[in-house]
Amino acid sequence: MSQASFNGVAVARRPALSKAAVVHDLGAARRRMLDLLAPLSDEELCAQYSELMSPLVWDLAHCAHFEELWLIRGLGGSPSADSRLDDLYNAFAHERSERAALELLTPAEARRFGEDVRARSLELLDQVDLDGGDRLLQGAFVYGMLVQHEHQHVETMLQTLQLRDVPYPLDEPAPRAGRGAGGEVLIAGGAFMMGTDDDPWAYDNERPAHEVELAPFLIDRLPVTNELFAEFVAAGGYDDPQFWHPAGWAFVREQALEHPAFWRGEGAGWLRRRFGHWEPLPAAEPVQHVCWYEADAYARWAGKRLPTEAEWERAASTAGGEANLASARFAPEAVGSFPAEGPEQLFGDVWEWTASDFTAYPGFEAFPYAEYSEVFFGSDYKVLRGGSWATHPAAMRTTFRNWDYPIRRQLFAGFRCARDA
Ligand code: AVJ
Ligand code: FE
Repeated sequence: MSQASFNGVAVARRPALSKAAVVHDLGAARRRMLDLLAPLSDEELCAQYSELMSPLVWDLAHCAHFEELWLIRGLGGSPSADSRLDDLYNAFAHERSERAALELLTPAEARRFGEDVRARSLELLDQVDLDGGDRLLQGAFVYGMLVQHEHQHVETMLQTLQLRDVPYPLDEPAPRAGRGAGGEVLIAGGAFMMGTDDDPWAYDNERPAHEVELAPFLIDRLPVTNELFAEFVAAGGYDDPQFWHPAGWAFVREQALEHPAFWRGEGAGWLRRRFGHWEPLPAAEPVQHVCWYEADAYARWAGKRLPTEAEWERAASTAGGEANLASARFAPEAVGSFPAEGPEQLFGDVWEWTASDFTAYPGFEAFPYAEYSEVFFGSDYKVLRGGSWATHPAAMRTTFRNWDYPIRRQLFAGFRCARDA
């Protein structure tokens, strides 16, 4: 696995963590977060850039506080002195849009809090028994949870930075060259095991493994590109209710949407804003910053549909190879950049919207806390799969489930189409 440039990492089943690996992975996650924030002023770290997102300094201190909750208090250690933090950094206590108005830790205080918690959690790590009976510690689960949580908040921070109209300094490693033959892949029907019982990194919502019966289906070899999505726009896709879910049609009318977020017409073509930089829209890149309703409408326009999450996981269960995760380019790679036998680029590049609501698997049990998954189950949220260029490989696997409201466009999310065979 190439860790030097994360671009092009293999998505493989991860083993349980050793203590040495815990120290390494926690350190790498914190470094990734601090490196991302390094170019920003204190004012930028404290600003509210979007009502959808927290000030960046909140995510920073929240991650430290989450570590105190799980790697210190959760393992028998004592709380830090400042009890105000339990309220400030509880994601359910205050709306994201209200967090900038709270008396948050300053950036310097948040960094120091993070260092202090980390020093204490590593001391405790020395003493714990990863092979004892404690379910939190079994397979180093709680440490894997912390590593993932921190990387997930880095992706959240990247969404915040993308929403600003301020240039973020980008270094620009060369894109990979795409080949990009499209078409569809036939996936045989039958029973398959969805979810997992034994992946030590899996969240509660990925469990338990259970048999799902699928009819044969066709899935696109590649995610839908900017070029293809622009054809839908040019064909009047945003003006024709026949393609839209009724709630989606109401949403695009009310918001007067005419194209994906961060696009702007320029002559006959399009520009897109990426981290504050306007650039020509790359035709062969997977489209991103579309909501579920836009993905759903495109699929109907194309005479197809979105895959269910079971179909997506079935298609991904035989996929391997490299993926564009935690990319230094801050962009998806062109389709065809990772040639494979079956469907390509299921992992990395863009999260893929599925047709499915975020619901519990049969036999679900909340662990270790109901507020990670359980409180979000129901028909309000749609499932996304596969991770994006902003997702770290530590927080990606075949069974990983992400979710958001069907109107949300700030995610690094696109989609691919499917249809019945
Ligand atoms: C899984 C991305 C929907 O950000 O709300 C972070 C991840 N949970 N801290 C979110 C999460 C708690 C979660 N998503
Ligand atoms: Fe969190």
